[in-house]
Amino acid sequence: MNKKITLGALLALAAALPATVPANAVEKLPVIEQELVAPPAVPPRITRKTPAKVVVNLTVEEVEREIAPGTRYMFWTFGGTVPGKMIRVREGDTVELHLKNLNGNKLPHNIDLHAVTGPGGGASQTLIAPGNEAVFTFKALQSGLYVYHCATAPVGMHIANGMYGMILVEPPEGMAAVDHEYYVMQGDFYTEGTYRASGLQKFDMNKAIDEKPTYVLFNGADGALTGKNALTAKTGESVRMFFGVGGPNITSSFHVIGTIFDKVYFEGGKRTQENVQTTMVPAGGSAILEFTPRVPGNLTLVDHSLTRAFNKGAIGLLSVSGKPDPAIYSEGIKRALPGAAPATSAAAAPNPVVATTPAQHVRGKAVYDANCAACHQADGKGVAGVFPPLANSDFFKERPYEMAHIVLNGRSGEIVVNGEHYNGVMPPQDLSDDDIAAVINYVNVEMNKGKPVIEGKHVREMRANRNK
Ligand code: HEC
Ligand SMILES: [Cu+2]
Repeated sequence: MNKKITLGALLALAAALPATVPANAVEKLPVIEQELVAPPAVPPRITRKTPAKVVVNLTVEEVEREIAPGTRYMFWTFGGTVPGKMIRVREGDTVELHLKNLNGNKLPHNIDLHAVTGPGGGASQTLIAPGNEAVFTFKALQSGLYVYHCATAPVGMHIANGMYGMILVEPPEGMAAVDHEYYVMQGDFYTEGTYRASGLQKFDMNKAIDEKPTYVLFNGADGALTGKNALTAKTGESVRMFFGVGGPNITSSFHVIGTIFDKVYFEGGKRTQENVQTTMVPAGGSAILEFTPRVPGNLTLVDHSLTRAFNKGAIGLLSVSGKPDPAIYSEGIKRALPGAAPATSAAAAPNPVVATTPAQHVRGKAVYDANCAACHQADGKGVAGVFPPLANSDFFKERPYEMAHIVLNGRSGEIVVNGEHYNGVMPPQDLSDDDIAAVINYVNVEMNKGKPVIEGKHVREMRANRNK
């Protein structure tokens, strides 16, 4: 017998079977508002086992702030931070993205998420002028760590000004719990002035086109992850880092000095590689890194294209506390080779009694401020784990006279100052003999409560001897 099926009955049937009718399924999903936190923090791990509709409220904010100490820059951001606030959803979730372009902004913006399946990744749906909001819905079909960015012309400029972030799509089974999760993105910045030139710096389109960045930075500022902003962990704690490159141009050879990554979800995908030293992350790409620090000290995040780290700012720190383990990492022993001249000390220096004048002292300060303060800081306290202190430096005080060698010839490699390990590069300083003597005396007197220890003629001897 045939029963007549009405349209109304069909619709009722469809409503009763939400799994087969996507439009209705969306209605039935539990609605969750995405919690947005400032980097390097990450939204909490997802523990639910079923899909949801996740509502994300991102605001585009054009904000002027420091790109380096004393240097300002007009950043364009997602959520007020560089990188933009991280979004965290689960595979199968429906994301309802609200993008607001604030009234006070000057330019149109939009968002293209690499986690979207469909042309433009949401760019056309979200292109809006200041004073507007766009809403765009997509389904997160495939798990992974994906970059999002502004795709408004000139796209390279919007990205170079900080318009990128990441969306993590967790696999259906979720991710293992770890002790710390951190969110770090590298980006290249192009300013009219040189690295660390002071004042408000303008974007330089020609440098961007030539791919010659003035700054290569983690999390949008020189010092975003050093000093009091360093990441932290204790020995034996597991760390997961969500690392991405916003670009617009520069691929990162991402490395953490002093650790081996136990696991790398390379290219932000599903597969892992184990025991990795350096992972390459392209512009617009990502990787998830997992490792466990075993001994205390500072681990240094760098782009292993190292002049970017030492000359363009691509440096960060993970400060590890805990008990030393000499079986894994010993303090080491250093001794002179048989027959080598014993290390000279201040007392054994050729001329420990040195005459200086007030004019030389003034000169010493001027040389210091112009040549040393950029790295060792104006107060000589250095930057933890990166630039050793010159003020109250046990290394300096032990042999102040010898320090002229370092200024003259530069220094690189492992060095321990006040119990802290450093492994950096100090380039030779292009200074006259008298200026080197003046700055050494200045540092010894003003920063180490010592006496003048050296004259220009001693530096002259050092210079003459250095190629012998
Ligand atoms: C480009 C950054 C930079 C500049 C500029 C610089 N240094 Fe250094 N300096 C370093 C680094 C990095 C080290 C540690 C090198 C290592 O790890 O072997 C260092 C080490 C030293 C040390 C030995 C360690 C200590 O803390 O006592 C002295 C002394 C020193 N520098 C003096 C100076 C003086 C004086 C000037 C200026 C004339 C100067 N430096 C300019 C980066 C710099
Ligand atoms: Cu934009």
